[in-house]
Amino acid sequence: MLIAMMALGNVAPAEVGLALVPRPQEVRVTGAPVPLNPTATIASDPEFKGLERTWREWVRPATGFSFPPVSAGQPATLTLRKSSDVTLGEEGYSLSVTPQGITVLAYRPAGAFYGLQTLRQLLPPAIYARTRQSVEWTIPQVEIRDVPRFQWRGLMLDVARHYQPVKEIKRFIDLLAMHKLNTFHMHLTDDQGWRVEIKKYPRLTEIGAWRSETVIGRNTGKFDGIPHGGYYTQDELREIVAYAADRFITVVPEIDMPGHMVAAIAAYPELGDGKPAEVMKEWGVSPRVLNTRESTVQFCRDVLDEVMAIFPSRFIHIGGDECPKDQWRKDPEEQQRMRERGLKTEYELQSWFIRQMDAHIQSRGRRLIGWDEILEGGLADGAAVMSWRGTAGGVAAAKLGKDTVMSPTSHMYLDYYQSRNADEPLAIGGFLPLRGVYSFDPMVAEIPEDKRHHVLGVQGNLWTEYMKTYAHVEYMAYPRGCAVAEVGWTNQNLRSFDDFLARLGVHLERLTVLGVNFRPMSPEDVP
Ligand code: TNX
Repeated sequence: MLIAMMALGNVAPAEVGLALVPRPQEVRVTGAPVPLNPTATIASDPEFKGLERTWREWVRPATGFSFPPVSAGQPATLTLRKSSDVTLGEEGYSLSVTPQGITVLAYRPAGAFYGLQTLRQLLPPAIYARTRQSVEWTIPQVEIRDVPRFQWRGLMLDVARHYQPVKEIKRFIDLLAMHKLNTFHMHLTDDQGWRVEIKKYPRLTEIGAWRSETVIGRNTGKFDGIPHGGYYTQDELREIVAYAADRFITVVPEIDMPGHMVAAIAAYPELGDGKPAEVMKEWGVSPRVLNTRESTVQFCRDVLDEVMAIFPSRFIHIGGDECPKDQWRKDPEEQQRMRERGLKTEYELQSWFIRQMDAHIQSRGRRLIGWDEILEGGLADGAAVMSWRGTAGGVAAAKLGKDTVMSPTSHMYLDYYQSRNADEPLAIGGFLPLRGVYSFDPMVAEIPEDKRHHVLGVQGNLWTEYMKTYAHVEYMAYPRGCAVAEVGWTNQNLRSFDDFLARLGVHLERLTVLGVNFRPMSPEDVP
């Protein structure tokens, strides 16, 4: 049925009543809903055993059902079974709900986890409550087969402009997991704050993690007089990494260089132009950047070594964005180094710098990713490109045979205004309503057929200049994050904004139960 309607060139409406977000690739409703009883049990193949606890933690508070395990071979209400179907891949699953029982089939644990996330969404929204609810727990009878479209489905949170406590970071991660997002990009350093403990360079956090005050509004020249700061110890970051890994989320750390480094330069002035600096209190791009002395390059390698020891992720983000070249242009020492290295332009110097990081990161068995400026002056060998200034950088990378993640300001900047209402809280600018996010297809037409596999996926970015609190982060992140999730997960031929909106109505009830401070829908969002 679904297939037939697609052949007509329409997007068949999803089962709106199910309101699954992101929309699974194949859903069939096969009968009337079945009740879930207090006597429900769980069984799983050895590889998925750890997920039994996850499931209990999710459903026990609201239902009071304890889902005891059954002994091997006995039938259970909910069974997590290892599939031999490799086409399910790392993250795919199938889910079958019948009066005889519920079965999640997956090839790998992440797939089983997503099967359970879908099952949780099939229960009434009250399932997300943390206290006992008197609700009739029923589950629609369905057959679902679901495999994500892209392998990189991410949100970036800038914890440099405004620090967020570990507890809030964990909540942020839980919301990613609920939406089957698998990548949490942590923007850990910037001009206004250094947020990662580096044992070899203690001043980075002693000095760099704190600013004396913050500009009021959009660089008004007036300051709030309130010190701001904070940082994550290496132990805390390991805790965050483990928490995310339990939810099948990779934390990609970013150390932004050679620009956006004023906090580090404030701590160690020898890294910059040598003059004293303060951690920045205003927003925008500073002309003060790292110098490219060998000792500074070594500093960056040392920092990345400690970072790589904390974060097991395959990709390490080195920023690379918005590095003004004036400081290098005017400094005779820098010009001398350029000549010695056989470089003609400051763009080549930036490229040289990134190549040093690329070689180092590759020598540790990892891969470098950076913002699309790293294409300028020549892209390093092992580099992948995060395309933010539109999609052109991503297209260029793919054409060069390099991997890319699409994150253009036009569709993925969740720091932009989400409505034109005058009462919208101050934001950086721009205008990116829910519909705009949803309309993005990361597989842009300019990418040749044989290079398409280089598009790893998609990412929404939360730059936090104007988000002082975690509640404000959630306000900017949702519901647009739901749209990012569906852009990353659901095949293009199954996506329509109207259908998404219809499901979102119920989905927002789930977020309400969870206490998420999402932006409520307003009439202008609805066509
Ligand atoms: C540009 S996107 C930046 C950030 C700002 C952001 C605000 C990027 C790689 N750099 O430093 O926070 O714009 O939208």
